[in-house]
Amino acid sequence: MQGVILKGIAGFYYVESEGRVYACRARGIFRKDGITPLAGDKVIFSLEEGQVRQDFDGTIDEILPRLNSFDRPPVANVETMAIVMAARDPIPSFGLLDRFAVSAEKAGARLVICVSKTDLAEPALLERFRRIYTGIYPLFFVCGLSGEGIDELRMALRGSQTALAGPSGAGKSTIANLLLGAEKSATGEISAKSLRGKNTTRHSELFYSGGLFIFDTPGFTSFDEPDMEPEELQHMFPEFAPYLGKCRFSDCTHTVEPDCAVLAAAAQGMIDKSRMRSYREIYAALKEKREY
Ligand SMILES: Nc1nc2c(ncn2[C@@H]2O[C@H](COP(=O)(O)OP(=O)(O)OP(=O)(O)O)[C@@H](O)[C@H]2O)c(=O)[nH]1
Ligand SMILES: [Mg+2]
Ligand SMILES: [Zn+2]
Repeated sequence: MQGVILKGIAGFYYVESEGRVYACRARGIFRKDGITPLAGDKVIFSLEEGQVRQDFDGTIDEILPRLNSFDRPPVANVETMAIVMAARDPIPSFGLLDRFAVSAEKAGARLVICVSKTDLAEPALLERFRRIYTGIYPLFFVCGLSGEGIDELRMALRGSQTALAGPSGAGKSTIANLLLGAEKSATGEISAKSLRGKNTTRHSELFYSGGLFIFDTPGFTSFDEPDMEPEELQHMFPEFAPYLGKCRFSDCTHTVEPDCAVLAAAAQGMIDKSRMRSYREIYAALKEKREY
């Protein structure tokens, strides 16, 4: 039979097929090959029949080719990556957002940015999000309390398998529930002391409802540089595209070179400073990684 993994918990995979969910084990061969089945994986599985101790329904025999996959958050077949950043509590990190955007670009996912908790936001901060990302990625502003902005987001995500990803406490589960119109995923609190989330969501889970395919995922607070060559990074910043190939040196790194078209565009305000800073930081980290 063919199905989709909705979630994996403690060695069990919950596979949906024709409206039913089957608890499955994975064949040992996956572990041997270093492959972990992920939420979102399309799989071939077989039902166990005539078992003496029947604590599971079936066995996953094969994982069908993936569109893409992520370690963090652990999900496969992501058509749209929706990065959720709270405007406050926890305070947003543009560096983290950009690192994560690069990894989504690398995976070939469509990207949208969802700024949550607009009720707590300083107007200047919302303006900053607009200034940096308008024209690069679709931006949505949502409030989990009033539901403001949810309809627009739902329209944009309909029909596209979407992962909600971002820091713990940013409001991913709250948004997932509002999008799906039901309390499908447990939400947590913000620690009064650290103003961070408490890692309420512990595993990725795929939910279906009304033409939506939404992964709720565990929050993360740090993010390693995605695996790529430093030279590839320039292509992960969509706003660089008009300037690439126009620098004096064909192997320009866009960090220090004279007559660099990207740096010139940045100096004229065509590329945002904060994005340029992220580019430099990620570039330096990738370079360092290669040298070791
Ligand atoms: N003020 C305000 N609080 C919100 C909003 N959205 C969510 N919250 C609160 O923020 C807290 C964390 O929300 P969650 O939805 O659990 O956050 P999460 O991103 O799923 O967190 P993890 O599962 O830990 O990764 C909860 O107490 C929510 O009620 C919002 O728009 N405004
Ligand atoms: Mg959550
Ligand atoms: Zn350059």
